[in-house]
Amino acid sequence: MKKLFIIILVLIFISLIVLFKEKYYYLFSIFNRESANLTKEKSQIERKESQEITVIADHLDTPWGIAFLPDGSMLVTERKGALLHIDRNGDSTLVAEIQDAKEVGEGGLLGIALHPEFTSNKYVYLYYTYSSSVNNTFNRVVRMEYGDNQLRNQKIIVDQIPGAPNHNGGRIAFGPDKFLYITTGDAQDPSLAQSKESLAGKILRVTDEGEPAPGNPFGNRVFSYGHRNPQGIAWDRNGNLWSTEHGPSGLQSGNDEINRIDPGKNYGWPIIQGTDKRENMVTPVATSGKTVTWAPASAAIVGESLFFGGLRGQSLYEAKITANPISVIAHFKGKFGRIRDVVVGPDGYLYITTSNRDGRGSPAADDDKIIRIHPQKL
Ligand SMILES: [Ca+2]
Repeated sequence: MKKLFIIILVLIFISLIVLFKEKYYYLFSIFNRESANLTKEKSQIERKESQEITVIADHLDTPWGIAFLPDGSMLVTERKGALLHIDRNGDSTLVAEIQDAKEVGEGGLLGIALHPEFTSNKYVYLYYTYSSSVNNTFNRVVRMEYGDNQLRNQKIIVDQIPGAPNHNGGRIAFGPDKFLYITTGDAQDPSLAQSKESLAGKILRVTDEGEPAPGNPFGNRVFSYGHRNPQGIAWDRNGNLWSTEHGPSGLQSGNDEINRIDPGKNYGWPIIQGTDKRENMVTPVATSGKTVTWAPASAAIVGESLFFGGLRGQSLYEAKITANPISVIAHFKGKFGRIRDVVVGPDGYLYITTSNRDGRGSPAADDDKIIRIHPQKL
């Protein structure tokens, strides 16, 4: 009898709570909403306070590529041919001047990559423009050894990549498969991009000695073709390769591209542009459209975002690559001027280089710069 009484009491108590909550639900919800708003405001304030944009180095001349050393300091190429070491305090020293590198138009000392086993072999890879004895313009990839803050023992591993004042490609990076990927431009001869024999207008994939990587689609160094002037490559967490590419310049500006790169595929230049479709050719997963120019010069992936620097677009662009369709937003538009490289540092921050001294910008007295940005605070 006593037990039953207690059970009834408990039931009454529960029903009262339910009734009260329904009746005064709006009170609960207002309270919840207010607390949510407070949290939101608080997080916005925190966001603002901890937004970190730090100038790491300044007074540089067209820094093109960044490679982080194991100790967190960096090697930086300047297009005129200088390789700089910049420590974590921003102090810079000259490591080497690449005598053969020729700064012409968009060419010069461009991309840089460290060997995946750099810690043991000290191999640094560089991509640069040079002149042959008959004064033609070419590009090459060399391997050198870094030690005592110097570079030694240059070995040419890919030579005679067609070059020109414009469209030299120049980004290099080791993929998750430990092979070296190299972006090359069409050297202002669009037909070369469609030839599977030419090294121009391609993404190449080679061993660390510069030989065609085993399993390449055509048995040579070519990984993908039909490119105009790709300058950004990066892999997402699933191992997919993404690339950014400069679309047509001059009067027909715009139509810059983001592509998902698969081996052996034809990316269409100069036959298709923008969102054109044709059998056996790949249409970009995103373009800037006909009327907008990004001039994308790099690529770095953090989580589900592909970041790239925009030269003419003067922005740090962020493409949400898991969205369909892929949306692209511009950060810092005009704030830093022309933006070239974007690299993810060992600390998870983004490091960007400005390119205001490349002949097409309006440099501030302390340009060019390397700037560190927190990717979550954008
Ligand atoms: Ca294309």
